[in-house]
Amino acid sequence: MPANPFHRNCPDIAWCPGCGNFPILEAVKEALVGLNLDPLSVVMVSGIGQAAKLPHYLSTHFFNGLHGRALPVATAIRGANPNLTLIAESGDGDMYGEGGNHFLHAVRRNPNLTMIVHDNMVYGLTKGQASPTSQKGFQTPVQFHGVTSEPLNPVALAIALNASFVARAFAGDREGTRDILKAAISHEGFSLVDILQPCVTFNKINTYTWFKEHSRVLPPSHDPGDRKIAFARSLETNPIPLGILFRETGRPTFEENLGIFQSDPRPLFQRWPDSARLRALMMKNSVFA
Ligand SMILES: Cc1ncc(C[n+]2csc(CCOP(=O)(O)OP(=O)(O)O)c2C)c(N)n1
Ligand code: SF4
Ligand SMILES: [Mg+2]
Repeated sequence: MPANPFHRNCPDIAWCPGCGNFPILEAVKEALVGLNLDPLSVVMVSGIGQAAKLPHYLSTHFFNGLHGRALPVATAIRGANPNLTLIAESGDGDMYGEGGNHFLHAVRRNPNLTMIVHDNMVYGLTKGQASPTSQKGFQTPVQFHGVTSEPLNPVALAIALNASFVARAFAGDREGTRDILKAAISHEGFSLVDILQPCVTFNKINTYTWFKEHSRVLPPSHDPGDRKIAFARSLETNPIPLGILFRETGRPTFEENLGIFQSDPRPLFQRWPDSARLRALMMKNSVFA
């Protein structure tokens, strides 16, 4: 078998042995190669955390941004170059906590990118504090009496906001995760893939066994085109439904709505700025005009 062009030799991967990030890394590589993508046409953007290190271990372009800021950076890249395959990926804390506000507005804008969240229900990098998806009662060195806040349900939130593609996967099912990722990356518009990911060091409750016992693949009869049914399914927590909950194609994307690529498909870096127009704009808004 030919080597996967997305594979990068990394002798020093900074994840604990047995971490759910490993199968996610493999599933991402398999999805990208399965879609016949050129590594030079893929950009991964991440924030901060254990999950956010994933792009370091892949052979693609990547941008490691500030905590919680993967989505605005990815949206900006999408607005500047429509020819790239864009993936914003990070952990549950980064994407739903520090980056929660960006999540809401990325869904509304519908940029053509895939948001992958490694959802281990904990802040792994900072040694085990509760994250927005931590379950009630989850005890940590900080929340020593147990979490009292409601956990965020990211798939229900995304469907409520009318995201155009919403799915959930389980890192323990690598092939299932790969297939969902392929569908999400192929989707024209915003796609969320929330991946249930065991953190073997700081989350001793939501383990591989726990996720296996508390999740189930959606039945083949599930119609991802029906938003009401998808929303009802997204509220199910025991078992947690796995698969493509909701998908709607044909929606205008953020970059289409910008209106700058219809008449000229070239990315911005290949165009000359229109200095006369720029000057006129500056003079119009200038106090010296
Ligand atoms: C502005 C800011 N706040 C807090 C931190 C500390 N911090 C770094 S990673 C992290 C949590 C990451 O959790 P998650 O996104 O779930 O990733 P995981 O490590 O679990 O994969 C926090 C709070 C930071 N680096 N910057
Ligand atoms: S702390 Fe948890 S999330 Fe981080 S590498 Fe270890 S097992 Fe994985
Ligand atoms: Mg986490």
